[in-house]
Amino acid sequence: MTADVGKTDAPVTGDGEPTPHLWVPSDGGVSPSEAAILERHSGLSRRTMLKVGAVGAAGAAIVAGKAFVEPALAQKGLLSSNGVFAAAATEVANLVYIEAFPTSPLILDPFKDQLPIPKALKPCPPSEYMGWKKSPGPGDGQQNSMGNERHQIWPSQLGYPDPIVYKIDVKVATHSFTTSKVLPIDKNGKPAVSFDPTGKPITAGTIRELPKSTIYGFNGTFPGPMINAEYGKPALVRFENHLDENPDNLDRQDFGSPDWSFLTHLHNGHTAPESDGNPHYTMRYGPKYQGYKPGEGCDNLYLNWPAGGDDREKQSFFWFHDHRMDHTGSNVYKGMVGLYPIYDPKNGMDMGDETQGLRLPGVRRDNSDGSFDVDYDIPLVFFDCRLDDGVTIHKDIHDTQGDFPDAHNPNTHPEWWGKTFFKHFPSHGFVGDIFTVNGTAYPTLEVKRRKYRFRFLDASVARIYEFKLMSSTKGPKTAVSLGYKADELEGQYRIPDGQQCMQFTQIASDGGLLPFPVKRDSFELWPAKRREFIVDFTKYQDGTPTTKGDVIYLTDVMKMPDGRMWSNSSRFSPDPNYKVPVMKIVIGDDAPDASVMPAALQTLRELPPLPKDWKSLMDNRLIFEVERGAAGGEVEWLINGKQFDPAKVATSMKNPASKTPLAQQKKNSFNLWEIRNGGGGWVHPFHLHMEEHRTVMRNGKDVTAGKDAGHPDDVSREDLVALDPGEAVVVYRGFRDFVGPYVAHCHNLAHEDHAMMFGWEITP
Ligand SMILES: [Cu+2]
Repeated sequence: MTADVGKTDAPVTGDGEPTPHLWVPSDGGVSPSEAAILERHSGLSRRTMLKVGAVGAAGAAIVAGKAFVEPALAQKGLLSSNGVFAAAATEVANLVYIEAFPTSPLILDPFKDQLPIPKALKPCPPSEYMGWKKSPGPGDGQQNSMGNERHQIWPSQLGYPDPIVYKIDVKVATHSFTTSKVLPIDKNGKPAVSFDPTGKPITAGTIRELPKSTIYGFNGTFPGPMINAEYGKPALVRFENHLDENPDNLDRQDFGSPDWSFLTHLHNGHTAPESDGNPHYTMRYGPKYQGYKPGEGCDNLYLNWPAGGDDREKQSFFWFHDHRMDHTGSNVYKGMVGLYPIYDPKNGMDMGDETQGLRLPGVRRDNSDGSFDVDYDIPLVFFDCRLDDGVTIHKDIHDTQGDFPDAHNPNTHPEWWGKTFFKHFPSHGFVGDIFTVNGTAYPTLEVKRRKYRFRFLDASVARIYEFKLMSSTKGPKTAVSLGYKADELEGQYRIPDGQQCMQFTQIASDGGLLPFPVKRDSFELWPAKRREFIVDFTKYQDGTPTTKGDVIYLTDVMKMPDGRMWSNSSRFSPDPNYKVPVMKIVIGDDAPDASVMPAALQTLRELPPLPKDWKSLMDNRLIFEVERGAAGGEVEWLINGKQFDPAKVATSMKNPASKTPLAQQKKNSFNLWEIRNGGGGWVHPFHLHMEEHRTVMRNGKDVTAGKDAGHPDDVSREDLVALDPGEAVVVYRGFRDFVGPYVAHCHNLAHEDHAMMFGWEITP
């Protein structure tokens, strides 16, 4: 891919319009107020301000308020031990932040919209990318628009071909979660007033259409594109920031990175730091900023090469999402989510062709542009949202920081009625009350009578799900009609007579195919986690055959009223009445099926080796404790007592060898890391970038034999530690192939954005 860079003029698209060109700042479409925002955010980072903040910056009033309020609450016994304001103290706590969330309007006609099934993104033909002003390539300055980075490993160094090139523009666009009409309701389920786009009230009881929500999306869609990748065929994705362009003058509301910067992380590819999209890298190299600003961009090179070149490290399902420091949650919630299933063509093992290799469900169709689609192999992206009711006040600590001056917060926003509502800094965390799959609320999927492969992904800010496959004779009822109120309205619908009717056969987790399949009645899906399953739609779990027209509901049975943790799940005090149908599955016609259900103990993918003497590494392990704690201002989440400092490598807590090592590992080394949940009342989906790990200890017990019924996939490779309250998990992991800065962080994005992250690095 050597560059013929002779052409510097913009190429012309089919309809004669010049394409806005890579890495040339756009000069169109920026309003004066938008320009002011860009100006305001050109310098000091918000967290820098916050450090100053205790004495003088904009957040001082709130910080002082909190300092004043907390002791008073503690005195009255209203501040619980984990720092959460008790309900009785809500009014006082409101001085710091308001915990009120809107109740979304009720979707009246659920399960009518079809589940959108993404198609593979088309690659850019060489004729196109060779015309780019800066073409992709291995040379100095060819990795980003600043011209100051190069790719650490170019595919040719691995004996791989040049990458397939994709182009993804980060754009302002709109998204509709449903075509159904809606009834505005309040937290008691009673019909409520709604508002038109000018903020004019509309009488309670009026049935409405939902306005479209503004998104920041990869190529302007939610979810964004899906790249079907293959091991051995690297992909280079040019991400380019067009968020300054807003030709339709869409209201940007009060979330999404206020400077419109983005930073894309392929979760959890084996990727060099410059292509990894993490702020520990970007604040020190490349942009030297939290993200890439409008007009800027980068070529993220995904080698599609397993760690150490070891086939046992191959994975199967990535996703890419925003990772802009301090605003990851708001950018992801605003739409920056894309999919990246990765297939393994070696010996036809897992190449999307059910006639070969492991014979997992999938019928592959190769497209003329070099991409391919796989039928019966369907990604399912779960995302919960909340829509503005026009009467809930928008107020949190971000409002004191000038992030969204046009919103004039604290304020209500009747003009945003029906559009996505976000809260940056909720004490209890953020969860939505409308559940969506692939961007559509309560969709329907018509399936053939055969086996399917489903790739589950939780792209929610904080919500954890637990799914079951259920049948229901009477079908879904609104939670309102069943007398539920407030938090119990989350999910909007219930199937009171729902009964489990099918099992899942788990074949993969974050780290790809499992060492052996696992039959499950239900499974938990934590933020950012991937879980893959085969479901056989020809028969029920009792062996009776299905018939055309039968209906099955994919049902969430984990009640999670706020972002702290669940109140009820199968593992902890199950609530038999909490059965929220998320997707309707309708059995259709028979269809040929050459796939084979893996046998009970069949090896899908062998685990990478764990040294016999791994316990000898215990004394010198690195230890990181995640906890709630106030460092002032919005910094609410700490690791080893410190907030994230993007310029620094973190330090381990004192380990049994009485050392406090820096979070640095030599290239090609392996080690044990411990992640501890220091708090009692919270759960944390803790994500480590770079290599997949294997859980070896949970709460002091050796779990390498995989005997923990609550965590049956501890035997697999993962990139996210699901930490129950008070849990401590030790993982074994490698640090191979690349050098440079990476991060580890909580994937409850409200926690991540409020400093629950640390920098670590691989040294030569
Ligand atoms: Cu967390």
